[in-house]
Amino acid sequence: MDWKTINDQLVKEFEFKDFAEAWGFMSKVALAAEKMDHHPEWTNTYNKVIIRLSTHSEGNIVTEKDRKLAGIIDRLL
Ligand code: H2B
Repeated sequence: MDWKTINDQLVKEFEFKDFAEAWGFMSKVALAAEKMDHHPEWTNTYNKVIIRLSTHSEGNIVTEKDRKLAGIIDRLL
């Protein structure tokens, strides 16, 4: 699945072998997000991570910052 726009958020679900792999991915995303000062909304359930991106400061809409972070996240895989 690619990023989808749902309710003014870019959304993508990632599936890994197990929790350790999912958490490793989340650690990399966290560092990239912190570097950008642009942070995801996300949930993790064992080996699945759902990421939702929107820009709070613009009233929770999808902006270029979200598209940029989405691209960075895809390249972390
Ligand atoms: N992340 C997201 N997704 N949207 C924002 O508007 C945002 C953020 N703003 N991370 C940043 C932090 C802001 O609060 C700080 C003060 O720069």
